[in-house]
Amino acid sequence: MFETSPLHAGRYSYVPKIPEIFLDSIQSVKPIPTETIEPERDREALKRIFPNSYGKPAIKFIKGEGALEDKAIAVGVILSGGPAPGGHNVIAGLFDALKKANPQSRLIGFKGGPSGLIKGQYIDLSSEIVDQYRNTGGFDIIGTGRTKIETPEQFEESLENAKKLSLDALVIIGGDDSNTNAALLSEYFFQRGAPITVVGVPKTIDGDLKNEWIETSFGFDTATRVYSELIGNICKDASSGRKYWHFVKLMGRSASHITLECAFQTRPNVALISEEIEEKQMSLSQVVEIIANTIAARAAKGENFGIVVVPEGLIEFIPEIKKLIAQINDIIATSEAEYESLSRGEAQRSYIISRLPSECASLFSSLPESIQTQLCWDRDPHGNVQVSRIETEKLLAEMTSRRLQEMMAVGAYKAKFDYQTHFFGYEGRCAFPTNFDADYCYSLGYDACLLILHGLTGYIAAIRNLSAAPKDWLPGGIPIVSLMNIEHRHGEEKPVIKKAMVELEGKPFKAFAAMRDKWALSSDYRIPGSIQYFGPPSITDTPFITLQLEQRS
Ligand code: FBP
Repeated sequence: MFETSPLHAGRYSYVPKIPEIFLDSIQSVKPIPTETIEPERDREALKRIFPNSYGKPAIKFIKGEGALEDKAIAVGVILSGGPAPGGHNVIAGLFDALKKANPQSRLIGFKGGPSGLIKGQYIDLSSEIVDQYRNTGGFDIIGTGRTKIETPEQFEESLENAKKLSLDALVIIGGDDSNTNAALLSEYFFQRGAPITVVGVPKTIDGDLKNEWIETSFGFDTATRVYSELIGNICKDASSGRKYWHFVKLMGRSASHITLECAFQTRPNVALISEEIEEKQMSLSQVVEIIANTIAARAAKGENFGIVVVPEGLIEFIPEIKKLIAQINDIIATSEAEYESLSRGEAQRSYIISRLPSECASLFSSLPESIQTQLCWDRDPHGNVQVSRIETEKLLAEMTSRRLQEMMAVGAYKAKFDYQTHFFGYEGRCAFPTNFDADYCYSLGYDACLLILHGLTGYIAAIRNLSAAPKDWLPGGIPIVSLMNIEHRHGEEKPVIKKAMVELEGKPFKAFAAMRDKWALSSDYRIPGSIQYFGPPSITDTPFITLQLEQRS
């Protein structure tokens, strides 16, 4: 018979820690405007697209007195994009706050992501359902999806379905794209005279939805700890057997925050940060040279093993490969039907090579055949290469092997190079949330409810001071439009939330840069071990290292 694991059962009784102010009655928490956040960049275009949302202030919640109307309301909730640990707790926090304000209020979960709203597929979330998911990983309570609400018909269907359910509010839990959608829906509902408050919640394991108001997106803490545990274990295996180099690719579609955090957690011999490689305009062979030189230097010391960690998005940051990918994207986009009629593999590769300019064609041909094939695979709905499917770890391992053979021929390397490759991504997205993520997510859900009850449409929940104890966290919200830029795509102005990349001038990167040469030669790895949910707070509750470095004065 199916039984929950002891940990699963144990996590049900965990009570998330929340900001002190949330312990008060809902009625006595009020928002106060703190600053007017007006994005100056693209001001005119943003005003045109968001005439009713542009120029609102950020708010923080403080203790107030009485007065909040507490009629029963109906709220819809959507989980959007890739799963991230803690999503269930956002829903639990939202549910509990709604019921605390009025036990008759309803929480409706749209199934399978934004498409659930468009198609009107939903479930009523009861306490029996929510209780089964408290403090657990996954987005399976209602499912998730990557549909973007884009066309006029999709906006109209979303409104119709929201009206059918008499929704007073909608919460969208997602990353940059999903929160852009939340802002557009908020504006659309307002313009259509529908009083439906739309609120966003910052989610993504990639950690790239952040700024001075959103200190981190949820799920990052847990995911990086899962990856770090695995990397730490591999470090121990490598230094025990002393015969393998391990090439580990880590998720993070674009930014390298995950790799940077895992580097602090484990101290690998090589950690590549895409943002630096782009800034220095490094070629693929220069990247390979860094790895090969480290391997040769360690071999000379008798340490013929080690760990290389690389971010998933790396290859798109190597300028020559970025150019190559852009050329392939163009070829595929301009001859879609013809291209799709070709069989995968050899036929598609030859088609691409024959159409690439000569410089790009020779780079393409120099890549291992498997990588050429992967670069030819289907694009995502935005026309981008699906980087999680490109085996960058194998590409680097193979190219390093070739380079070491050249070095051996001239006496610059004298050892046997054996390697293993790994990709850690999906392994971390649905883990039981750490205490930090469980607390943070529950608080974000609670915060989202307060934004709704105060009618703050177009806001994203923002909780600050996260390196302090949860009781001292500072809850509030910021207008989503204040995070936006305009991008010009196919002659159209598209509002987008710009991804936050690793800042090369920031404290975490500088701390990493100061240590990496030492880590390259050392075998004194840091072993973080597995996530601990019970025990002393120094082991269970300390937030991730990059956050601590960022907030250190
Ligand atoms: P979100 O931005 O939606 O949170 O997803 C991030 C991510 O986990 C990336 O790290 C990864 O490239 C991508 O999702 C994989 O997506 P999919 O689940 O569609 O394979």
